[in-house]
Amino acid sequence: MRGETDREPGLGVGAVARRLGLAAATLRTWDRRYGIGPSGRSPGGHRRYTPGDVARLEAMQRLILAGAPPGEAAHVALREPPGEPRPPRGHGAGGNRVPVGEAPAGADTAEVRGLARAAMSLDVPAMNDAVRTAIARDGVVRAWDGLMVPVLVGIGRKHASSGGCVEVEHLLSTVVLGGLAEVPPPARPVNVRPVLLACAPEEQHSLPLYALAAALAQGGVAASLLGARVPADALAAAIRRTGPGTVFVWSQIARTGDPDWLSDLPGTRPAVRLLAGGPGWRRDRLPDAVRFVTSLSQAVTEILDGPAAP
Ligand code: B12
Repeated sequence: MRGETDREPGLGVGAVARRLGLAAATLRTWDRRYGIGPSGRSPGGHRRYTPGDVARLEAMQRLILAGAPPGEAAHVALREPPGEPRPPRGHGAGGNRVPVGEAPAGADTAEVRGLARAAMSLDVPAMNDAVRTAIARDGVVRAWDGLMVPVLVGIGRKHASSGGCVEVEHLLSTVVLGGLAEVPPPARPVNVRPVLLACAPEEQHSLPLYALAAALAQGGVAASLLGARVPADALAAAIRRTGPGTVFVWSQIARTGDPDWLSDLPGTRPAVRLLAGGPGWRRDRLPDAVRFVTSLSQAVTEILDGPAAP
């Protein structure tokens, strides 16, 4: 059946969705809501996108990336001949470049751009699809380093330069967090003593902790994720009550990176191993007992293979 429609002239909704990096559901919604859809029909009666239809959709997408609301973008794209439509007045302050941070060598840059585009279009199904597909195919560490980090960094830069994209940052965070939280905990954890993951007090950037918890789960380690903004006395209480083997603390921004309080955390018997990560920490002031780690894979390795391994 699929082979038959693929041979028909024009493109089906799936092919157009892949080409634009959008979900097929989004294209159907645009068709229903804004009347921008396939104008062709195959001999078999299937609705097909002609090259002109695809050009109009690409124009609509460019306008949305430039900041136009979808309804207005569709209106302009339908009115102008396919090509380079002018952005409507009052939009486009941020430019229409899809923001992407530096992807590590070997990363699939088309995939990175696809997720960035989906995020800028607030296209949740396509974002979910990209994140979940990468995790399932590549595992958490590669999906985080090669896909999620470059897009998060790119959106962060865009926000820093334009003051906009807050909604994109929030939605992308929700999708990334959801995808990482779906990684099932290990059925038979290899660690006996708990591993605690916490953000520094007042630190709201918790995504790297979710990435770490998910990567550890894939390595067979069960971790307790205390999440964002953990007060020092709450982390101390958790250490006293659970006797963890390892505690990992994340600081993303300088405001949360004063490490003095780490020295007051209670010890345990056998000793708790303290790891710190994130660009916020004042590394020159980290207590000697705290080991600083610089990447997700290093954090996983330290926890799996370190001296006080699970
Ligand atoms: C998502 C996001 C948010 C979300 C967080 C949601 C959540 N649940 O985590 C929300 C909307 C809450 C948010 C809030 C704020 N944010 Co914010 N945010 C981001 C964004 C886009 C991604 C954060 C992230 O996950 N970074 C982790 C990875 C992706 O980035 P990285 O740390 O640079 O990665 C490097 C290393 O750390 C390492 N690494 C990567 N992953 C891992 C994992 C582990 C385990 C380890 C060990 C290492 C490691 O590898 C990378 C290369 O070296 C960043 C952009 C950015 N560049 O990070 C801004 C960013 C961090 N935010 C920023 C700001 C200013 C804020 C706010 C103050 C905004 C405000 N005015 O309210 C608040 C902070 C409030 C607070 N007290 O914490 C700035 C910080 C600027 C600075 N240098 O201080 C950034 C850099 C954006 C920008 N360019 O302006 N933010």
